[in-house]
Amino acid sequence: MTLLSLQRARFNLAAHRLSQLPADEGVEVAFAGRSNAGKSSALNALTGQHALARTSRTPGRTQQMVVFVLDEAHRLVDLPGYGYAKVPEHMRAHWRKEIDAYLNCRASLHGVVLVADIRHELKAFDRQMLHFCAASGLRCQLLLTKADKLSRSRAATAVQNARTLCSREGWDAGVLAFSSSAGTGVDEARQAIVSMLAANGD
Ligand SMILES: Nc1nc2c(ncn2[C@@H]2O[C@H](COP(=O)(O)OP(=O)(O)OP(=O)(O)O)[C@@H](O)[C@H]2O)c(=O)[nH]1
Ligand SMILES: [Mg+2]
Repeated sequence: MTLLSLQRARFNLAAHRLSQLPADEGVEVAFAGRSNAGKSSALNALTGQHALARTSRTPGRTQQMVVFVLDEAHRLVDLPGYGYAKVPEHMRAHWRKEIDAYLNCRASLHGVVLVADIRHELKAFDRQMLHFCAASGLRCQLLLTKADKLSRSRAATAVQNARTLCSREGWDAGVLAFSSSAGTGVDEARQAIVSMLAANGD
């Protein structure tokens, strides 16, 4: 377990529905967040592999559950972004249902990395996810990404505001300023994710 390293991630499969995911064994950490928040970019920064997860300027890029394996018992999953209006409604409804079922039923899911743009207030989806994780005993690490777009002091204020919100609501989530392009928070986020993967893992 001490050898677990995100840098060893390799692409496994892309699923359109839950039934296509790998057997529900071992330990999984999922990357969730609103469309275009920077989930796939965060995955690439954390794994140190620039082309591992597909990123795009166009919201709605990831339209599958993309599975990356670290070893036979540990996986990372890139979830489709939530809520992009230009994705057709039937697709959005499909993903609402699949992500909901995934979060509720996936026994190997041990933690969620919630990715949100540091420049904006946490939106309803983000708050629901934080609440859901707290209510269901899932560990949650909030990455406030695109920190390179703010001054250090404004980034620090955003982190503090999110921490205050979490403690007020009783959400036990870690909060970090993050930047995929500048590398901010990458080492700390790696440690947090490895620790989620290690929990009850073996
Ligand atoms: N400046 C800056 N841009 C970023 C950062 N992370 C992501 N981006 C940009 O934000 C856009 C969206 O990034 P993605 O990683 O594709 O976002 P996503 O959350 O996976 O999006 P969907 O797959 O559509 O849900 C791209 O243009 C990225 O280059 C960051 O840390 N800093
Ligand atoms: Mg994506």
